[in-house]
Amino acid sequence: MERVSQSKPAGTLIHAPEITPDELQLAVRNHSMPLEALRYPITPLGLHYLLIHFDIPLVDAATYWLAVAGHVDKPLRLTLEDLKSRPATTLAVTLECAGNGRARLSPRPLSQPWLGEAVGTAEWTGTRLAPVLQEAGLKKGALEVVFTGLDRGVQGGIEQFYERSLSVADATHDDVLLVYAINGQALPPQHGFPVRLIVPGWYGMTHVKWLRSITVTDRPFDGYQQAAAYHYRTVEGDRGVPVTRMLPRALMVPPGEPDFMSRTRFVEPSTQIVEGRAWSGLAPIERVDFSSDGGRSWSAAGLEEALSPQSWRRWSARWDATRPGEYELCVRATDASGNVQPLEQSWNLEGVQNNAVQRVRVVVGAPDGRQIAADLR
Ligand SMILES: Nc1nc2c(c(=O)[nH]1)N[C@H]1C(S)=C(S)[C@@H](COP(=O)(O)O)O[C@H]1N2
Ligand SMILES: [Mo]
Repeated sequence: MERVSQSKPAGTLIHAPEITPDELQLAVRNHSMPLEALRYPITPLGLHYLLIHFDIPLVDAATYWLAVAGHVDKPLRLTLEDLKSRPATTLAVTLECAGNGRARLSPRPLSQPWLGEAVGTAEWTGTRLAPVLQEAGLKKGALEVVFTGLDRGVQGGIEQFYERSLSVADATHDDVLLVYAINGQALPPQHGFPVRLIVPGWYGMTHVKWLRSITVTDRPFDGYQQAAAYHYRTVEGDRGVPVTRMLPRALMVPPGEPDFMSRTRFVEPSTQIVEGRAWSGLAPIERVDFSSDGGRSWSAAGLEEALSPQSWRRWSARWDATRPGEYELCVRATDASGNVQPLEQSWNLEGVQNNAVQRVRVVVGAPDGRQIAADLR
């Protein structure tokens, strides 16, 4: 049973502002990265965001093997030990879900309701994919490489393994890894144990977890997660544009202390150093601008070197928060190709690629506000 019932288009809209129980269920299964974790260049393991479409599969490493097959001369079966005995590479890579920012859209596409924190940077260790494919030997006419996970479920009315493809050119890029460790530890179940794909610069859906097979094809792959989902489209029935690399985004660690419910921040009148991280999968981050007046005026933030070309850069800005009042802090990234974050939400049917600037409400020196916050506790 590969295809069941009719295929529904990805991203069914809901108009009610209230979050639905289905969305809430997704939100509690899949967590984002608390913004204060932007302080770490490498996100501590449990703080990295998570996105799992179906169930986390249970895998026995002792009997596990990865199949490399399809349009190749010599199909391979690679055990975890085989993969670990190949030359190892460790890369710091920033991952972000393509749906990050979805829940800011109105009407809201019904899916994982990310606000803006579906990101993390980890040190991934594994072996390069290109030599594995070379060993298998791509036959003439090889067009795409399909990566299939062990996890199975139904989406859009179609029963499927989670699977995505890359062109041969993208799959054989030097940076693409088959990884078995994160931050120096074996992959935990939720991040793809025992082996996952890492494709630096691309949105999260590309980094297939729990790999069961790698299949070289001589025709375009038309699986659900490739052909139906992950397209930027604003009109139902439109083919749309496939989602590929991460658009630029900067995030800040909200300064001061938060109100429990609203997350409004409270800051003593003082000069603040506001900090965060910025990334883009299209080109290196070149510039980050900071605003304390809701985006009316901007000034350039300071930028630090990234740990690796595949990971985010730290930025910081001085904010003169000496005058009591209410402020809206914003931050905006620009990459070397001139891609810049929009000020407005980028509405589309699936709620992908919404990289509108972050806005953080801060109250400077307001005892009233603080009293209200205290009363709420
Ligand atoms: N097999 C499989 N791989 C998957 C997914 C999945 O559901 N199944 N989710 C994808 C999506 S949409 C994202 S954003 C990333 C999240 O990776 P993480 O949970 O390790 O942060 O994994 C991707 N790889
Ligand atoms: Mo995602």
